[in-house]
Amino acid sequence: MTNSKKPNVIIMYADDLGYGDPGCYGASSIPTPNLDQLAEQSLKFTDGYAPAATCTPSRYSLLTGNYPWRNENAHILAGDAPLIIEEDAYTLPDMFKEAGYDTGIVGKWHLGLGEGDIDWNEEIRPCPLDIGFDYSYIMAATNDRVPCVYIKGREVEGLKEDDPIKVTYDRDEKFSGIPTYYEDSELLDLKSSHGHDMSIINGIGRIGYMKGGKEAIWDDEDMAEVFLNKATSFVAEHQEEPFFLYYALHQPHVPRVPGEKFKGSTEHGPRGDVIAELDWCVGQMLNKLGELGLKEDTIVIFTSDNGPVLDDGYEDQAEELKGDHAPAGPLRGGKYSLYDGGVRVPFMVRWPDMVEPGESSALLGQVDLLCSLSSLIDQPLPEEAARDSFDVSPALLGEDNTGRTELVNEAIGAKVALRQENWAYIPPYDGPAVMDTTGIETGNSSEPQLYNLNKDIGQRNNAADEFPDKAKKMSDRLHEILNSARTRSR
Ligand code: NG6
Ligand code: CA
Repeated sequence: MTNSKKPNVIIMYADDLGYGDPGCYGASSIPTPNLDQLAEQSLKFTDGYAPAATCTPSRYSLLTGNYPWRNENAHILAGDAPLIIEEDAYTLPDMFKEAGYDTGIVGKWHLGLGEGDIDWNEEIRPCPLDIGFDYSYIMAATNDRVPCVYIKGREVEGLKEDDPIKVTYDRDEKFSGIPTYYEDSELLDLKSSHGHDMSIINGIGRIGYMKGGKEAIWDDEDMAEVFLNKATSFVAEHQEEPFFLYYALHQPHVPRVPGEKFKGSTEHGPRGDVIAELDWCVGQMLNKLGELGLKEDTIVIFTSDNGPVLDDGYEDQAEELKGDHAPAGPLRGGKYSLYDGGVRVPFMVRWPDMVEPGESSALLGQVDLLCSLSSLIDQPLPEEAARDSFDVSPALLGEDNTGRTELVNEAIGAKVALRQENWAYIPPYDGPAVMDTTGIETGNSSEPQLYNLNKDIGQRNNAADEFPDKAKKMSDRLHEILNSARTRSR
Protein backbone atom coordinates (compact mmCIF):
# COMPACT_ATOMS: atom_id res chain seq x y z
CA MET A 1 0.00 0.00 0.00
CA THR A 2 1.24 3.44 -0.87
CA ASN A 3 -0.17 4.95 2.31
CA SER A 4 -1.65 3.70 5.55
CA LYS A 5 -5.20 3.68 4.24
CA LYS A 6 -6.49 0.18 3.75
CA PRO A 7 -7.18 -0.82 0.16
CA ASN A 8 -10.72 -0.74 -1.18
CA VAL A 9 -12.02 -4.07 -2.39
CA ILE A 10 -14.47 -4.72 -5.21
CA ILE A 11 -15.65 -8.20 -6.07
CA MET A 12 -17.28 -8.21 -9.49
CA TYR A 13 -19.27 -11.40 -9.66
CA ALA A 14 -20.72 -12.56 -12.97
CA ASP A 15 -23.69 -14.92 -13.12
CA ASP A 16 -23.09 -18.08 -15.20
CA LEU A 17 -20.05 -16.80 -17.07
CA GLY A 18 -17.95 -19.75 -18.19
CA TYR A 19 -14.24 -20.43 -18.10
CA GLY A 20 -14.09 -20.08 -21.86
CA ASP A 21 -16.37 -17.07 -22.33
CA PRO A 22 -14.02 -14.08 -22.07
CA GLY A 23 -11.32 -13.41 -24.64
CA CYS A 24 -8.66 -13.46 -21.93
CA TYR A 25 -9.58 -17.08 -21.25
CA GLY A 26 -9.33 -18.09 -24.87
CA ALA A 27 -12.55 -17.03 -26.60
CA SER A 28 -12.29 -15.19 -29.87
CA SER A 29 -15.77 -14.38 -31.08
CA ILE A 30 -17.36 -12.49 -28.21
CA PRO A 31 -15.73 -9.09 -27.77
CA THR A 32 -14.60 -8.64 -24.17
CA PRO A 33 -12.03 -5.81 -24.51
CA ASN A 34 -12.50 -4.63 -20.94
CA LEU A 35 -12.06 -8.04 -19.35
CA ASP A 36 -9.07 -8.60 -21.62
CA GLN A 37 -7.52 -5.35 -20.52
CA LEU A 38 -8.28 -6.16 -16.90
CA ALA A 39 -6.52 -9.50 -17.43
CA GLU A 40 -3.43 -7.70 -18.69
CA GLN A 41 -3.34 -5.71 -15.47
CA SER A 42 -4.21 -8.66 -13.23
CA LEU A 43 -2.95 -11.92 -11.96
CA LYS A 44 -5.11 -14.31 -13.93
CA PHE A 45 -5.80 -17.64 -12.28
CA THR A 46 -6.20 -20.77 -14.37
CA ASP A 47 -7.37 -22.90 -11.44
CA GLY A 48 -9.76 -20.60 -9.61
CA TYR A 49 -13.01 -22.20 -8.49
CA ALA A 50 -16.54 -21.19 -7.63
CA PRO A 51 -17.68 -23.18 -4.59
CA ALA A 52 -20.57 -24.73 -6.48
CA ALA A 53 -22.01 -25.18 -9.96
CA THR A 54 -25.11 -23.15 -9.07
CA CYS A 55 -25.69 -19.73 -7.66
CA THR A 56 -27.05 -19.82 -4.11
CA PRO A 57 -24.48 -22.27 -2.74
CA SER A 58 -21.64 -20.36 -4.37
CA ARG A 59 -22.78 -17.03 -2.96
CA TYR A 60 -23.36 -18.54 0.44
CA SER A 61 -19.82 -19.81 0.46
CA LEU A 62 -18.30 -16.59 -0.87
CA LEU A 63 -19.98 -14.58 1.88
CA THR A 64 -19.44 -16.98 4.80
CA GLY A 65 -16.21 -18.81 4.00
CA ASN A 66 -18.00 -22.09 4.68
CA TYR A 67 -18.56 -24.88 2.18
CA PRO A 68 -22.14 -24.76 0.95
CA TRP A 69 -22.92 -28.39 1.77
CA ARG A 70 -22.59 -27.49 5.45
CA ASN A 71 -25.88 -25.61 5.13
CA GLU A 72 -28.76 -27.79 3.98
CA ASN A 73 -30.66 -24.72 2.78
CA ALA A 74 -27.92 -23.65 0.40
CA HIS A 75 -29.55 -24.84 -2.81
CA ILE A 76 -31.09 -22.82 -5.68
CA LEU A 77 -33.67 -20.74 -3.82
CA ALA A 78 -37.10 -19.52 -4.81
CA GLY A 79 -37.54 -15.75 -4.82
CA ASP A 80 -39.57 -15.81 -1.61
CA ALA A 81 -37.24 -18.07 0.39
CA PRO A 82 -36.04 -16.92 3.82
CA LEU A 83 -32.49 -15.68 4.30
CA ILE A 84 -30.15 -18.65 4.70
CA ILE A 85 -27.33 -16.78 6.42
CA GLU A 86 -27.87 -16.46 10.16
CA GLU A 87 -27.78 -12.90 11.39
CA ASP A 88 -25.04 -13.76 13.87
CA ALA A 89 -22.92 -15.61 11.31
CA TYR A 90 -19.59 -13.98 10.55
CA THR A 91 -19.59 -12.78 6.96
CA LEU A 92 -17.28 -11.21 4.43
CA PRO A 93 -18.91 -7.78 4.87
CA ASP A 94 -18.72 -8.21 8.67
CA MET A 95 -14.99 -8.67 8.33
CA PHE A 96 -14.70 -5.45 6.33
CA LYS A 97 -16.96 -3.57 8.70
CA GLU A 98 -14.84 -4.58 11.65
CA ALA A 99 -11.88 -3.20 9.78
CA GLY A 100 -13.67 0.14 9.42
CA TYR A 101 -14.88 -0.23 5.84
CA ASP A 102 -18.13 0.91 4.29
CA THR A 103 -19.74 -2.13 2.76
CA GLY A 104 -22.17 -2.38 -0.12
CA ILE A 105 -23.92 -4.90 -2.31
CA VAL A 106 -25.39 -4.14 -5.69
CA GLY A 107 -27.03 -6.69 -7.97
CA LYS A 108 -28.12 -10.27 -7.63
CA TRP A 109 -28.72 -11.55 -4.11
CA HIS A 110 -30.33 -15.02 -4.21
CA LEU A 111 -29.65 -15.89 -0.58
CA GLY A 112 -33.19 -15.42 0.64
CA LEU A 113 -34.87 -12.53 2.47
CA GLY A 114 -36.96 -12.34 5.61
CA GLU A 115 -37.83 -15.22 7.84
CA GLY A 116 -40.37 -16.97 5.65
CA ASP A 117 -43.77 -15.89 4.42
CA ILE A 118 -42.32 -12.53 3.52
CA ASP A 119 -44.55 -9.49 3.06
CA TRP A 120 -43.03 -7.46 0.23
CA ASN A 121 -45.02 -4.41 1.24
CA GLU A 122 -43.45 -4.09 4.67
CA GLU A 123 -39.86 -3.55 5.75
CA ILE A 124 -37.82 -6.53 4.65
CA ARG A 125 -35.98 -8.00 7.58
CA PRO A 126 -33.55 -9.70 7.69
CA CYS A 127 -31.91 -8.63 4.46
CA PRO A 128 -28.32 -7.88 3.38
CA LEU A 129 -28.29 -4.95 5.86
CA ASP A 130 -28.57 -7.48 8.69
CA ILE A 131 -25.60 -9.60 7.70
CA GLY A 132 -22.96 -6.92 7.29
CA PHE A 133 -23.83 -4.63 4.40
CA ASP A 134 -24.30 -0.89 5.05
CA TYR A 135 -25.82 -0.38 1.62
CA SER A 136 -27.94 -2.75 -0.41
CA TYR A 137 -29.54 -2.45 -3.82
CA ILE A 138 -30.54 -5.85 -5.08
CA MET A 139 -32.89 -8.13 -6.90
CA ALA A 140 -34.23 -10.76 -4.53
CA ALA A 141 -33.22 -13.86 -6.43
CA THR A 142 -32.59 -14.16 -10.17
CA ASN A 143 -33.82 -12.29 -13.21
CA ASP A 144 -36.06 -15.25 -14.13
CA ARG A 145 -37.75 -15.39 -10.71
CA VAL A 146 -40.38 -13.18 -9.15
CA PRO A 147 -40.59 -10.66 -7.58
CA CYS A 148 -39.25 -8.72 -10.58
CA VAL A 149 -38.51 -5.57 -8.60
CA TYR A 150 -35.47 -3.84 -7.15
CA ILE A 151 -35.05 -3.77 -3.41
CA LYS A 152 -33.32 -0.77 -1.94
CA GLY A 153 -32.31 -1.29 1.65
CA ARG A 154 -35.38 -2.81 3.26
CA GLU A 155 -37.93 -1.68 0.71
CA VAL A 156 -39.17 -2.52 -2.73
CA GLU A 157 -38.25 0.48 -4.81
CA GLY A 158 -41.12 2.35 -6.45
CA LEU A 159 -43.87 0.39 -4.71
CA LYS A 160 -47.21 2.20 -4.46
CA GLU A 161 -49.36 1.70 -1.41
CA ASP A 162 -52.50 1.10 -3.45
CA ASP A 163 -50.87 -1.64 -5.52
CA PRO A 164 -49.32 -4.11 -3.08
CA ILE A 165 -47.18 -7.00 -4.26
CA LYS A 166 -48.08 -10.61 -3.71
CA VAL A 167 -45.82 -13.51 -4.60
CA THR A 168 -46.26 -17.26 -4.60
CA TYR A 169 -44.35 -20.18 -6.03
CA ASP A 170 -47.22 -22.57 -5.46
CA ARG A 171 -49.14 -23.46 -8.64
CA ASP A 172 -52.23 -24.14 -6.56
CA GLU A 173 -52.10 -20.64 -5.13
CA LYS A 174 -51.84 -18.92 -8.53
CA PHE A 175 -53.40 -15.43 -8.42
CA SER A 176 -56.31 -14.56 -10.63
CA GLY A 177 -56.18 -11.51 -12.87
CA ILE A 178 -52.51 -11.74 -13.80
CA PRO A 179 -51.00 -12.81 -17.13
CA THR A 180 -49.72 -16.35 -16.98
CA TYR A 181 -47.76 -18.55 -19.36
CA TYR A 182 -50.34 -21.04 -20.58
CA GLU A 183 -53.38 -18.79 -20.48
CA ASP A 184 -51.86 -15.68 -22.06
CA SER A 185 -49.19 -16.98 -24.41
CA GLU A 186 -49.92 -14.22 -26.93
CA LEU A 187 -48.17 -11.85 -24.51
CA LEU A 188 -44.87 -13.72 -24.75
CA ASP A 189 -41.97 -12.07 -26.55
CA LEU A 190 -39.64 -14.84 -25.49
CA LYS A 191 -40.77 -18.45 -25.29
CA SER A 192 -39.55 -20.80 -22.63
CA SER A 193 -37.78 -24.03 -23.56
CA HIS A 194 -38.29 -25.54 -20.12
CA GLY A 195 -39.79 -24.19 -16.92
CA HIS A 196 -40.37 -20.41 -16.72
CA ASP A 197 -44.08 -20.98 -17.20
CA MET A 198 -45.80 -19.12 -14.39
CA SER A 199 -46.22 -15.30 -14.40
CA ILE A 200 -45.57 -13.37 -17.59
CA ILE A 201 -43.69 -10.17 -16.82
CA ASN A 202 -42.45 -7.86 -19.57
CA GLY A 203 -43.37 -10.51 -22.14
CA ILE A 204 -41.23 -13.16 -20.45
CA GLY A 205 -42.36 -16.25 -18.56
CA ARG A 206 -40.94 -16.35 -15.03
CA ILE A 207 -40.56 -18.79 -12.19
CA GLY A 208 -43.21 -17.92 -9.61
CA TYR A 209 -46.37 -15.82 -9.69
CA MET A 210 -46.45 -12.14 -8.88
CA LYS A 211 -49.42 -9.82 -8.59
CA GLY A 212 -49.41 -6.06 -8.11
CA GLY A 213 -46.45 -3.71 -7.80
CA LYS A 214 -46.87 -2.58 -11.43
CA GLU A 215 -44.90 0.64 -10.98
CA ALA A 216 -42.09 -1.20 -9.25
CA ILE A 217 -41.50 -3.84 -11.91
CA TRP A 218 -38.03 -3.62 -13.38
CA ASP A 219 -37.23 -3.12 -17.02
CA ASP A 220 -35.10 -6.09 -18.11
CA GLU A 221 -33.40 -4.05 -20.81
CA ASP A 222 -31.94 -1.45 -18.51
CA MET A 223 -31.07 -3.71 -15.58
CA ALA A 224 -27.37 -3.60 -16.46
CA GLU A 225 -27.31 0.20 -16.34
CA VAL A 226 -29.40 0.39 -13.20
CA PHE A 227 -27.01 -1.85 -11.28
CA LEU A 228 -23.94 -0.25 -12.84
CA ASN A 229 -25.09 3.23 -11.82
CA LYS A 230 -25.74 2.13 -8.27
CA ALA A 231 -22.37 0.41 -8.10
CA THR A 232 -20.40 3.37 -9.47
CA SER A 233 -22.34 5.79 -7.25
CA PHE A 234 -21.47 3.70 -4.22
CA VAL A 235 -17.80 3.94 -5.15
CA ALA A 236 -18.00 7.68 -5.76
CA GLU A 237 -19.81 8.30 -2.49
CA HIS A 238 -17.35 6.27 -0.46
CA GLN A 239 -14.12 7.29 -2.14
CA GLU A 240 -12.75 8.87 1.02
CA GLU A 241 -13.11 5.86 3.27
CA PRO A 242 -12.02 2.32 2.55
CA PHE A 243 -14.95 0.48 1.00
CA PHE A 244 -15.93 -3.04 0.11
CA LEU A 245 -18.32 -3.44 -2.80
CA TYR A 246 -19.87 -6.73 -3.87
CA TYR A 247 -21.04 -5.96 -7.39
CA ALA A 248 -23.08 -8.99 -8.41
CA LEU A 249 -23.81 -8.61 -12.11
CA HIS A 250 -26.82 -10.42 -13.54
CA GLN A 251 -25.32 -11.40 -16.89
CA PRO A 252 -25.28 -13.81 -18.69
CA HIS A 253 -28.02 -15.52 -16.63
CA VAL A 254 -31.40 -16.05 -18.28
CA PRO A 255 -33.52 -14.32 -19.44
CA ARG A 256 -30.83 -12.70 -21.55
CA VAL A 257 -32.16 -9.28 -22.40
CA PRO A 258 -29.40 -6.94 -23.51
CA GLY A 259 -29.78 -3.19 -23.43
CA GLU A 260 -30.42 -1.44 -26.74
CA LYS A 261 -26.69 -0.75 -27.31
CA PHE A 262 -25.81 -4.43 -27.21
CA LYS A 263 -28.67 -6.00 -29.13
CA GLY A 264 -27.17 -7.84 -32.07
CA SER A 265 -23.64 -6.82 -31.12
CA THR A 266 -22.33 -10.39 -31.41
CA GLU A 267 -22.93 -13.35 -33.70
CA HIS A 268 -24.16 -15.44 -30.83
CA GLY A 269 -27.55 -13.96 -30.15
CA PRO A 270 -28.64 -12.68 -26.74
CA ARG A 271 -26.14 -14.77 -24.78
CA GLY A 272 -23.21 -13.26 -26.64
CA ASP A 273 -24.78 -9.81 -26.48
CA VAL A 274 -25.21 -9.85 -22.72
CA ILE A 275 -21.62 -11.01 -22.27
CA ALA A 276 -20.55 -8.01 -24.35
CA GLU A 277 -22.75 -5.90 -22.07
CA LEU A 278 -21.23 -7.44 -18.95
CA ASP A 279 -17.82 -6.60 -20.32
CA TRP A 280 -18.92 -3.01 -20.85
CA CYS A 281 -20.18 -2.80 -17.26
CA VAL A 282 -16.82 -4.03 -15.99
CA GLY A 283 -15.08 -1.42 -18.16
CA GLN A 284 -17.34 1.36 -16.87
CA MET A 285 -16.58 0.41 -13.28
CA LEU A 286 -12.85 0.31 -13.94
CA ASN A 287 -13.07 3.70 -15.68
CA LYS A 288 -14.84 5.09 -12.67
CA LEU A 289 -12.07 3.88 -10.38
CA GLY A 290 -9.56 5.51 -12.71
CA GLU A 291 -11.45 8.81 -12.86
CA LEU A 292 -11.65 8.97 -9.08
CA GLY A 293 -7.98 8.20 -8.72
CA LEU A 294 -8.76 4.97 -6.89
CA LYS A 295 -7.12 2.51 -9.25
CA GLU A 296 -3.97 2.02 -7.17
CA ASP A 297 -5.82 1.75 -3.87
CA THR A 298 -8.41 -0.79 -4.94
CA ILE A 299 -8.19 -4.55 -5.12
CA VAL A 300 -10.43 -5.67 -7.96
CA ILE A 301 -11.48 -9.29 -8.12
CA PHE A 302 -13.43 -10.52 -11.10
CA THR A 303 -14.96 -13.99 -11.12
CA SER A 304 -18.20 -15.91 -11.78
CA ASP A 305 -20.63 -17.81 -9.55
CA ASN A 306 -20.71 -20.99 -11.62
CA GLY A 307 -20.01 -22.37 -15.08
CA PRO A 308 -21.86 -21.70 -18.30
CA VAL A 309 -25.09 -23.00 -19.78
CA LEU A 310 -26.55 -22.40 -23.21
CA ASP A 311 -30.19 -23.44 -23.02
CA ASP A 312 -31.20 -22.58 -19.46
CA GLY A 313 -34.90 -22.48 -20.14
CA TYR A 314 -35.63 -19.92 -22.86
CA GLU A 315 -35.64 -20.13 -26.65
CA ASP A 316 -32.94 -17.51 -27.04
CA GLN A 317 -30.92 -19.45 -29.62
CA ALA A 318 -27.85 -19.72 -27.43
CA GLU A 319 -27.34 -23.29 -28.63
CA GLU A 320 -28.13 -22.66 -32.30
CA LEU A 321 -25.86 -19.60 -32.54
CA LYS A 322 -22.94 -20.84 -30.49
CA GLY A 323 -20.80 -21.47 -33.57
CA ASP A 324 -17.24 -22.37 -32.51
CA HIS A 325 -17.57 -20.62 -29.19
CA ALA A 326 -16.89 -22.99 -26.28
CA PRO A 327 -18.32 -21.34 -23.16
CA ALA A 328 -16.50 -23.70 -20.80
CA GLY A 329 -13.31 -23.57 -22.90
CA PRO A 330 -11.48 -26.88 -22.71
CA LEU A 331 -13.45 -28.03 -19.66
CA ARG A 332 -16.09 -30.74 -19.58
CA GLY A 333 -19.65 -30.06 -18.41
CA GLY A 334 -21.02 -26.69 -17.38
CA LYS A 335 -23.39 -25.12 -14.89
CA TYR A 336 -24.93 -27.77 -12.58
CA SER A 337 -22.15 -30.28 -13.36
CA LEU A 338 -19.68 -32.26 -11.25
CA TYR A 339 -17.08 -31.77 -13.96
CA ASP A 340 -14.80 -28.77 -13.89
CA GLY A 341 -16.97 -26.87 -16.37
CA GLY A 342 -19.40 -26.36 -13.50
CA VAL A 343 -17.01 -24.70 -11.12
CA ARG A 344 -13.71 -23.68 -12.66
CA VAL A 345 -14.29 -20.07 -13.64
CA PRO A 346 -12.51 -16.91 -14.76
CA PHE A 347 -10.74 -15.52 -11.70
CA MET A 348 -8.62 -12.38 -11.85
CA VAL A 349 -7.10 -10.15 -9.21
CA ARG A 350 -5.86 -6.63 -9.89
CA TRP A 351 -3.99 -4.60 -7.31
CA PRO A 352 -1.57 -2.22 -8.98
CA ASP A 353 1.91 -2.09 -7.39
CA MET A 354 1.07 -5.03 -5.15
CA VAL A 355 0.15 -7.82 -7.55
CA GLU A 356 2.39 -8.38 -10.53
CA PRO A 357 0.22 -9.06 -13.61
CA GLY A 358 0.62 -12.50 -15.09
CA GLU A 359 -0.87 -15.96 -14.90
CA SER A 360 -0.99 -18.33 -11.95
CA SER A 361 -1.97 -21.98 -11.72
CA ALA A 362 -2.34 -21.83 -7.95
CA LEU A 363 -5.41 -23.76 -6.82
CA LEU A 364 -7.87 -21.57 -4.97
CA GLY A 365 -11.57 -21.02 -4.48
CA GLN A 366 -13.97 -18.19 -3.77
CA VAL A 367 -14.49 -19.82 -0.38
CA ASP A 368 -10.95 -18.63 0.36
CA LEU A 369 -11.65 -14.96 -0.23
CA LEU A 370 -12.89 -14.26 3.29
CA CYS A 371 -9.76 -15.56 4.97
CA SER A 372 -7.40 -14.26 2.29
CA LEU A 373 -8.83 -10.76 2.16
CA SER A 374 -8.77 -10.59 5.95
CA SER A 375 -5.09 -11.35 5.71
CA LEU A 376 -4.50 -8.78 2.95
CA ILE A 377 -6.18 -6.01 4.93
CA ASP A 378 -4.77 -7.24 8.21
CA GLN A 379 -8.05 -7.86 9.97
CA PRO A 380 -7.96 -10.99 12.14
CA LEU A 381 -10.86 -13.44 11.95
CA PRO A 382 -12.68 -14.86 14.96
CA GLU A 383 -11.73 -18.47 15.60
CA GLU A 384 -15.07 -19.97 14.57
CA ALA A 385 -15.51 -17.89 11.41
CA ALA A 386 -15.11 -19.05 7.84
CA ARG A 387 -14.05 -22.51 8.73
CA ASP A 388 -13.48 -23.72 5.18
CA SER A 389 -11.71 -20.59 4.02
CA PHE A 390 -7.98 -20.89 3.59
CA ASP A 391 -5.51 -18.04 3.50
CA VAL A 392 -4.31 -18.08 -0.10
CA SER A 393 -3.15 -14.46 0.07
CA PRO A 394 0.40 -15.42 -0.98
CA ALA A 395 -1.12 -16.91 -4.14
CA LEU A 396 -3.28 -13.81 -4.70
CA LEU A 397 -0.16 -11.70 -4.39
CA GLY A 398 1.65 -13.91 -6.88
CA GLU A 399 4.21 -15.05 -4.32
CA ASP A 400 3.06 -18.65 -4.29
CA ASN A 401 2.06 -20.72 -7.28
CA THR A 402 0.51 -23.61 -5.33
CA GLY A 403 -2.40 -22.24 -3.32
CA ARG A 404 -4.43 -24.97 -1.70
CA THR A 405 -3.68 -28.61 -2.06
CA GLU A 406 -7.31 -29.65 -2.07
CA LEU A 407 -10.76 -28.23 -2.57
CA VAL A 408 -14.28 -29.67 -2.47
CA ASN A 409 -16.49 -28.72 -5.41
CA GLU A 410 -20.26 -28.94 -5.37
CA ALA A 411 -22.71 -29.69 -8.19
CA ILE A 412 -26.50 -29.36 -8.24
CA GLY A 413 -28.14 -31.49 -5.58
CA ALA A 414 -25.20 -30.93 -3.20
CA LYS A 415 -23.24 -33.69 -4.93
CA VAL A 416 -19.55 -33.18 -4.32
CA ALA A 417 -16.23 -33.88 -6.02
CA LEU A 418 -12.69 -33.46 -4.75
CA ARG A 419 -9.87 -31.60 -6.45
CA GLN A 420 -6.50 -32.51 -4.99
CA GLU A 421 -3.39 -31.05 -6.59
CA ASN A 422 -3.73 -31.97 -10.26
CA TRP A 423 -6.32 -34.69 -9.67
CA ALA A 424 -10.09 -34.56 -9.78
CA TYR A 425 -12.11 -37.31 -8.14
CA ILE A 426 -15.86 -37.74 -8.66
CA PRO A 427 -17.61 -40.39 -6.55
CA PRO A 428 -20.27 -42.59 -8.16
CA TYR A 429 -23.69 -40.92 -8.20
CA ASP A 430 -27.14 -41.93 -9.35
CA GLY A 431 -28.86 -39.85 -11.97
CA PRO A 432 -28.73 -39.18 -15.69
CA ALA A 433 -25.35 -38.65 -17.35
CA VAL A 434 -26.80 -35.75 -19.34
CA MET A 435 -29.50 -33.29 -18.23
CA ASP A 436 -32.35 -33.58 -20.67
CA THR A 437 -33.25 -29.91 -20.24
CA THR A 438 -29.90 -28.17 -20.62
CA GLY A 439 -27.98 -30.93 -22.41
CA ILE A 440 -25.17 -30.59 -19.88
CA GLU A 441 -23.08 -33.59 -18.81
CA THR A 442 -23.73 -33.98 -15.10
CA GLY A 443 -20.79 -36.19 -14.12
CA ASN A 444 -23.17 -38.80 -12.70
CA SER A 445 -21.84 -42.32 -13.24
CA SER A 446 -22.09 -45.65 -11.49
CA GLU A 447 -18.27 -45.79 -11.57
CA PRO A 448 -15.86 -43.63 -9.60
CA GLN A 449 -14.06 -41.16 -11.85
CA LEU A 450 -10.51 -39.94 -11.52
CA TYR A 451 -8.83 -37.48 -13.85
CA ASN A 452 -5.31 -36.19 -14.10
CA LEU A 453 -6.01 -32.57 -14.99
CA ASN A 454 -2.42 -31.90 -15.99
CA LYS A 455 -2.74 -34.31 -18.86
CA ASP A 456 -6.47 -34.33 -19.30
CA ILE A 457 -8.04 -30.96 -18.56
CA GLY A 458 -11.16 -32.06 -20.47
CA GLN A 459 -11.73 -35.00 -18.09
CA ARG A 460 -12.05 -37.51 -20.92
CA ASN A 461 -9.88 -40.38 -19.69
CA ASN A 462 -11.10 -41.91 -16.47
CA ALA A 463 -7.95 -43.07 -14.69
CA ALA A 464 -9.73 -44.71 -11.73
CA ASP A 465 -8.92 -48.23 -12.97
CA GLU A 466 -5.31 -47.36 -13.64
CA PHE A 467 -4.81 -45.71 -10.23
CA PRO A 468 -7.23 -47.48 -7.87
CA ASP A 469 -5.21 -46.51 -4.79
CA LYS A 470 -5.35 -42.85 -5.71
CA ALA A 471 -9.09 -43.06 -6.29
CA LYS A 472 -9.60 -44.83 -2.97
CA LYS A 473 -7.46 -42.34 -1.08
CA MET A 474 -9.32 -39.41 -2.56
CA SER A 475 -12.65 -41.02 -1.83
CA ASP A 476 -11.61 -41.54 1.80
CA ARG A 477 -10.32 -38.01 2.08
CA LEU A 478 -13.54 -36.58 0.63
CA HIS A 479 -15.54 -38.47 3.25
CA GLU A 480 -13.22 -37.28 5.94
CA ILE A 481 -13.71 -33.66 4.93
CA LEU A 482 -17.47 -34.08 4.64
CA ASN A 483 -17.55 -35.41 8.18
CA SER A 484 -15.17 -32.90 9.69
CA ALA A 485 -16.33 -29.85 11.54
CA ARG A 486 -13.47 -27.72 10.32
CA THR A 487 -11.01 -27.96 7.50
CA ARG A 488 -9.00 -24.71 7.30
CA SER A 489 -6.23 -26.83 5.86
CA ARG A 490 -4.57 -26.54 2.52
C1 NG6 B 1 -33.09 -23.48 -12.53
C2 NG6 B 1 -33.77 -22.73 -13.66
C3 NG6 B 1 -32.70 -21.97 -14.42
C4 NG6 B 1 -31.95 -21.05 -13.47
C5 NG6 B 1 -31.40 -21.85 -12.31
C6 NG6 B 1 -30.76 -21.01 -11.26
C7 NG6 B 1 -35.76 -23.86 -14.57
C8 NG6 B 1 -36.28 -24.88 -15.51
N1 NG6 B 1 -34.44 -23.67 -14.57
O1 NG6 B 1 -34.04 -24.19 -11.77
O2 NG6 B 1 -33.29 -21.24 -15.46
O3 NG6 B 1 -32.81 -20.05 -12.99
O4 NG6 B 1 -32.44 -22.56 -11.68
O5 NG6 B 1 -29.60 -20.44 -11.75
O6 NG6 B 1 -36.51 -23.24 -13.85
S1 NG6 B 1 -28.57 -19.87 -10.74
O7 NG6 B 1 -27.46 -19.39 -11.53
O8 NG6 B 1 -29.24 -18.80 -10.03
O9 NG6 B 1 -28.18 -20.96 -9.86
CA1 CA C 1 -25.35 -18.49 -11.55
